[in-house]
Amino acid sequence: MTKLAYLHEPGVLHNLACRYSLNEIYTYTGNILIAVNPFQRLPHLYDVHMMEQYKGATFGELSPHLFAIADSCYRAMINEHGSQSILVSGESGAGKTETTKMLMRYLAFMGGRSGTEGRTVEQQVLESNPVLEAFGNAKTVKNNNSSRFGKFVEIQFDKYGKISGAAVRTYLLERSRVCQVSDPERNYHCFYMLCSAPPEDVKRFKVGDPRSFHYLNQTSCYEVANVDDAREYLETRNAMDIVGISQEEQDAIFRVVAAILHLGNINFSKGKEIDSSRLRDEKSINHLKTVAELLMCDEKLLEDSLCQRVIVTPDGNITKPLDPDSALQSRDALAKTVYSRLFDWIVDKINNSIGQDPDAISIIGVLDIYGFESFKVNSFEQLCINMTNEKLQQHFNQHVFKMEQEEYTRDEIDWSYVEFVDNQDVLDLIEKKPGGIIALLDEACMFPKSTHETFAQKMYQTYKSHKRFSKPKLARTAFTINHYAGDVTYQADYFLDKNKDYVVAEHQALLNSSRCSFVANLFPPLPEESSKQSKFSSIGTRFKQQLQALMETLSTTEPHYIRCVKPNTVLKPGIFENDNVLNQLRCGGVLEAIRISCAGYPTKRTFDEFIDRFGVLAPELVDSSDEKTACAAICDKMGLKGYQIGKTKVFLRAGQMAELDARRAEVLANAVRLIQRRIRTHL
Ligand code: AD9
Ligand code: MG
Repeated sequence: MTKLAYLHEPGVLHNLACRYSLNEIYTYTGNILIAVNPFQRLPHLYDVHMMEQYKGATFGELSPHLFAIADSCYRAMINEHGSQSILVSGESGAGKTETTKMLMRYLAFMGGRSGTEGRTVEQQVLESNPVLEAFGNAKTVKNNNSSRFGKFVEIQFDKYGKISGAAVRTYLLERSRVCQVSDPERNYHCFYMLCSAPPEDVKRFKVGDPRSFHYLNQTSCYEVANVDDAREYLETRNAMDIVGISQEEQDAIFRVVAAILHLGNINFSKGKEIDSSRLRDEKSINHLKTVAELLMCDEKLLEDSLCQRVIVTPDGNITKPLDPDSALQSRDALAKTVYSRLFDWIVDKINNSIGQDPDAISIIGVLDIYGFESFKVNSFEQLCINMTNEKLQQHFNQHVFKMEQEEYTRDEIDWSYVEFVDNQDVLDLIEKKPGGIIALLDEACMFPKSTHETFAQKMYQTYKSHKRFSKPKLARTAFTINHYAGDVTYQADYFLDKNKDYVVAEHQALLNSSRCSFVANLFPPLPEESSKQSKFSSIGTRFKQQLQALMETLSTTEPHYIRCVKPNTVLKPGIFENDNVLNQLRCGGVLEAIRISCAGYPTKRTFDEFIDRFGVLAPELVDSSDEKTACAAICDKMGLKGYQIGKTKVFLRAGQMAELDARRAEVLANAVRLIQRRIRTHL
């Protein structure tokens, strides 16, 4: 990209489109790799032979490839002993997860211990992917295998450059999907896998046709093109073996998955007392029995925990019945809580079993996180996701733009500043404490009388004159944020509920009393203190803190960026939708990055390095003058225009390094020829 003579949006787009039509899916702009999803398997592109080629190759020498990024990352870590990170971003279905997996494969290839057998750390790291995908991925409108959580994988290396440990951190699993799906989407893959398990497992776990379960039959989509759930079940089990989840644990996991399906089939009707409820029919009673069996808990206790609440008053406990609607909500809340605890357990288990290396010399982190989202209706999840993207965009801005310009300033070269959009004001609007949207939301959640309308009113008042905030005309609960990637209008309607993360005390007690230690351990008893304190814990605030921790980790690493692009919305090969791609390039800051790269000095070398490499181009100068003058003289001799000599470094324009390298290769080749001729004449 940076070599294009005329750099503008149509040019960039045309370049990507042409390359895409030739199956050249990777393109560099400076150090950023753009990856356009091929929507077809290109096996030769990722085989071992290809990995061998990229191993140790100079960056930019071979065709652009994600292996080149992984390789330069690995080498930077080895040579400079510094931690690295690769940030993969893009919208849903753009190819982040596939890219991440290939990166991990390459790193395992470089950092693996060849010849070792059995469960190696790198094998466990790779096999954690199918396990996490079984429980955290689902078919959505945008992607048949959409990750419904964010993921940061930290691969640890020892002083020999070998993988010695790893940690997986996950973010914000979408819980609502467990109870609520609509056409043409599916619930999490694991449910369908279990229903297609071998007959003995289907029997053992008391499952059957997915069409018979409410949590699955709200949509008419049961199958995913080219996915065989039966085979996936076996493969997931196999991957679980490798990451160190024992058979008993696996059985317990699938028992919990099955219990959730049966839980969803329990229905309620009006009970005898006013506003009370009871199990609707024989079927519901049977499903309740099955849930109790699978979770190994008391049937009566389970029923009560769904249909009643105990209210603690100074005068003792009062049991209050729930009406059928509330009982249904209680059922769904239980399903969601159990599922999310199960997911967290799996992540923890993977981490414990792979193990952390306390003596690791450095890490390479790979981030695969949801891209910017803007739908017709946007809710709390989108706000969290877009806050993440604002953060990452700021990190990107700071790295690419600020660092660059600061370096120019430090080296005192002439440089008229390229303006870049700073998004600190959006971040303040969302996450500043006090006063940001999340802080206001937490306040609203703690104040018993607040509703989504009072919350919205409070925002309208507070941000009346905020440049990034607006109230759509006639809106009662909607609000618009002007994000770096465009305006998004959010509906505040379910914000309060969605931000509250607490486990109903009755559910907690029920599951903690399970005779199955696996289930009981998912719900360890709460410390006395915290159960008395406010029951509310804020999802938004916790997410914000997790994000802060992630940013701190990232700040200790040297970042590398991969921007994934989704060429079309029909998920088919060979189709390149211009407007759509352009929009993604804008949202990802790619065009901004190209602009600065070309306007600035993408290559810089210290005088020492420069003379080491290019001294041969002007041997007469090297010894005679000081370094700085020698560097300038070499550049002038080679006819370079527009370069700059700073205090410590030579700053080259885009393409000039390649020009110098070509001349150097020429000179060296000539020298070799000369020597050979001399030797021959001597002989
Ligand atoms: V989401 O935000 O998790 O919904 P991702 O992760 O960006 O999304 P994913 O990696 O899952 O997208 O890619 C979507 C689909 O595109 C995959 O299931 C593959 O079928 C296809 N894909 C993506 N990258 C490649 C590739 N390098 N080669 C072949 C690919 N197919
Ligand atoms: Mg994904």
